[in-house]
Amino acid sequence: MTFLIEIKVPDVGNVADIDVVDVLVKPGDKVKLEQTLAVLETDKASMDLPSSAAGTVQEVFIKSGDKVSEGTLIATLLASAEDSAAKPAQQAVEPAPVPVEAVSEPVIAKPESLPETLPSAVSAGAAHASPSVRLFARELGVDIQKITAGSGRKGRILKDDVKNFVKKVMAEGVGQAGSGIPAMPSIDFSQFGDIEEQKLSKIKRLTGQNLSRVWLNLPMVTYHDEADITEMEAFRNALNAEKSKEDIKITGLLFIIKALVAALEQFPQFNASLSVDGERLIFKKYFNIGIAVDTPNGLVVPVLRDVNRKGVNELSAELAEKSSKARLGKLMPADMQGGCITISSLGGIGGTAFTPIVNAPEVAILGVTRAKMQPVWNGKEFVPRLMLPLDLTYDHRVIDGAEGARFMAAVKQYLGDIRRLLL
Ligand code: CAO
Repeated sequence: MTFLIEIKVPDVGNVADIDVVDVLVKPGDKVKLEQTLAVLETDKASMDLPSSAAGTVQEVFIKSGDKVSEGTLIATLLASAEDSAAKPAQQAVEPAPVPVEAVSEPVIAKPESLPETLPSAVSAGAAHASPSVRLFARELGVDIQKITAGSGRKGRILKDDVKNFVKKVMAEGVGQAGSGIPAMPSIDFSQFGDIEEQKLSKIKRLTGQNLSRVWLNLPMVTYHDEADITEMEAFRNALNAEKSKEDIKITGLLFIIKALVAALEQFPQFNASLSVDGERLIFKKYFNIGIAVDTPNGLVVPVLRDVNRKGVNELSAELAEKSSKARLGKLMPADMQGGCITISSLGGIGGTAFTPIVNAPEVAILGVTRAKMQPVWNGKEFVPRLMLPLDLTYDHRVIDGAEGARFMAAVKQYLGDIRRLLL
């Protein structure tokens, strides 16, 4: 006895029109449980679509280049009774997509960071290459058809061929377009001693591309200051003392989030993005805060939504949930979209100051390092005060120096007297 099983796109967190970048099966293929049927990609993440059953592919309803959304039919499988995970006919099977590596808001791998001479159109035609090499080529914006000779068996195109192609085009681009940025020299470090090579995670690679792009496109200024959080800390400790052991602790970051939103409400130009042509400023009427989270695979930035409408306890639970999902690699693209400004807090680790890079298209980022007791002169004497170092990096095309200083003064004022957040 055989069953017909429909495989559909599962709930992917309100993201519609997801690109199908690869279809890895065709009618007649035998697939195992959890085998990847297709690779989907949004501008934030790439995900494998696993099969929730074993069986033989009867029909495939999507092709590379299609756009799919939740519920789109991917394929039908014919499964026999022996196929252990087979499901009854017509039952919609919705496997959870497996984020290959979810990437943070700033990590948008788009080909525009490469010179225009790099062909950006990607087609999956006749080139002889594996799906992973095709995916790699697409991430770099390389049209695999342009790689004429692969160095693998029977001319198969390998990752190194894609890399060499990009290097060649980049070198030509520098020479032709005169961008003036000389390539880094390639050095054989083994001539100086033992070495070991380790591949960067996808998050690190994409973060690197995006950071370079932001670094080259945005004229950034970082402004440093300190907020007196002595009273805020006393209140925080009192709140935590009321909590039971099972409750989530309130960290200072939550008050920083609230203070930042209050300052955004006061200075709307910080809650804005510059249009790509640099001619218009797009003001946002919502208040979503990105929080940089350090994970074993690299940096990701989950977004807390509508922070202006939420209290510290609610935000605390949400931050705990999102940062734990981030560390487990379980964030969906929707969790990382729509940020207005980002906080990068290294306070749990240490530091006195740093210069965070703006998470464009946002126009500013707030860096936080470790609060420290300091003697502060009050006009009569030195008194011990808990001082929190803050670093505000902003896009100078949008924010003037004086505006940056006023914005920071507002954040400091809210943190110095959190009762002001009620006004
Ligand atoms: N000053 C002093 N102590 C601080 C502090 C600060 N500015 N910030 C946090 N702490 C303390 C907390 O109170 C907590 O103390 P206890 O263990 O005694 O309770 C401890 O440090 C650890 O805090 P935390 O880091 O777990 O919690 P958080 O809410 O402050 O931060 C998160 C959450 C997700 C932002 C953080 O865990 C993280 O990942 N930070 C790294 C972000 C990063 O990598 N940024 C760099 C990006 S590059 O631009």
